Amino acid sequence: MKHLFSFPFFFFLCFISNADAQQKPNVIYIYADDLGYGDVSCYGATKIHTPNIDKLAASGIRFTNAHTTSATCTPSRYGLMTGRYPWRQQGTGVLPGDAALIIPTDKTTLPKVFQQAGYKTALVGKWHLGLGTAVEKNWNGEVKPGPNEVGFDYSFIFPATADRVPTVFLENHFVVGLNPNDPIEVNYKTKVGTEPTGKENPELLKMKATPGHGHDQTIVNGIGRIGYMTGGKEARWTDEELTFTFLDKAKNFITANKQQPFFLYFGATEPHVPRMPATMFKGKSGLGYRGDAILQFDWLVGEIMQQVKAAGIEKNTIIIVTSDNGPVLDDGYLDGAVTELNGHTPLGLLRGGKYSAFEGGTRVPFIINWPNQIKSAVSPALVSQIDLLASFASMFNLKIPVGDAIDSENYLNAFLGKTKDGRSVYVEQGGALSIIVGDWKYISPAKGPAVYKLTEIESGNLETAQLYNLKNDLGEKLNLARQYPEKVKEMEALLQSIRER
Ligand code: NG6
Ligand code: CA
Repeated sequence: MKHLFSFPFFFFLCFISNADAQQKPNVIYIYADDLGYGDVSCYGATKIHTPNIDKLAASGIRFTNAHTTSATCTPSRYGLMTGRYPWRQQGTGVLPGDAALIIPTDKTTLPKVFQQAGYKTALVGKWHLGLGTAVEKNWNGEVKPGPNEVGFDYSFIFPATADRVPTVFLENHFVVGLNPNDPIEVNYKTKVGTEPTGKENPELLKMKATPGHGHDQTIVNGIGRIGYMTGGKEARWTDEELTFTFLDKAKNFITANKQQPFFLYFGATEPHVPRMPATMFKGKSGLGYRGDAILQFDWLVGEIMQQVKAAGIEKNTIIIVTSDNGPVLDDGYLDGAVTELNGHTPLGLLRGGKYSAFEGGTRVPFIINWPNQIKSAVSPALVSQIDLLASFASMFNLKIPVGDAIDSENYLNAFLGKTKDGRSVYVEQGGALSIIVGDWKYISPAKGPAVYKLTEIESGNLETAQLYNLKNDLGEKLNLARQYPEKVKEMEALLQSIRER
């Protein structure tokens, strides 16, 4: 009997399937924490230089109207991961370090889309979406569910923010470097153990906390944190080394997976508080530790670019650089962010900042680079991180089960620069909810202070409707609500209908 496939034909088939596998691009998503629209030089910063991010922007697409879902971290990350507006779900506000996992384990997530497409997936860095099934958990045993249960094959994280306990890393389900004779206990209500707190022993601090913010609990590495912890002394991180540690894990993952498609989500800590950059960056920016942290972030981006290049995969690797919410100066520590600002403008021309309903809360730098497919451009398309899920699903021809990722829409062509048209309707979450329709932005009436006292950020709160034309008035200075009552009604009704979806 003759063989079904001739020998050369068999090789041809192998070649096709190999080429096919290689065609899928690697994707590296680098998520800064609190990096503002005006914080990098390719978005107009002149007092600070970010050559690596600029390089990615120059040969990729720099989006001028790209958004997070929300003006703080947890909800933005929730939106990115689930493709669902976070305000639909209770409990998606900024989480304490001992919170339970808020991402459902049985629904489509961004990393699961990649897994279904045959990718290896990893999360390295900041998580801040909770761990385990309850607040009470044993940090000394297996801590789950977490990133591994919602789509990441590998994870190396810190649980919440750098200013919250426990100040330890978890690799997959376990705290790294834990000495079993020194177990960890964490509490956000009452003090545990006998270690000094910022409140009781301020003389022990190497960086003072701004009174009133709450970073005066357990002291770790000379910095007062939010929350109390005891034990785990050998496992605790050194803030100055955080980025080196994450970078090392990311580099290893890139190299180990260079022969197959991978998705790497890198949650950087810069320039979130406490800003305690590595010695090599301290004082480098001339803008205090916040500026130094931005330089450190840019360096990190450059290191990842180099690693990708060294692995020989730079042509077919998509690198996305963006931020989880807008900028803030004083977010709890006296670190020079305010006093050494020296004319730097983290917001660019926007109003508001982190926590705000104004554009400064959610409009962020967003750069996408893919040498194989993307041509250099600046895109005004309205795009959102929430749409990455549906857009990558479309790239892989995957169907999203009905009821999952209901707010994620496919804008792959906008992300890849094939069109400059993005969303026509988008909902943003500061304190208040806003809706953007074309050039118009409506901010729904909200109670609360006009300026947040601790951070001195304009909240966007007003007890009556606000309407801005972003095309003529990006800085949201001129409230046109009274002049266009019909538009206000129309946009309010549309917002309402999206809320009820
Ligand atoms: C706030 C903290 C702030 C920061 C933020 C979370 C106070 C007064 N301020 O509640 O310091 O930790 O939460 O930032 O507690 S985020 O980028 O993770 O959303
Ligand atoms: Ca943040």
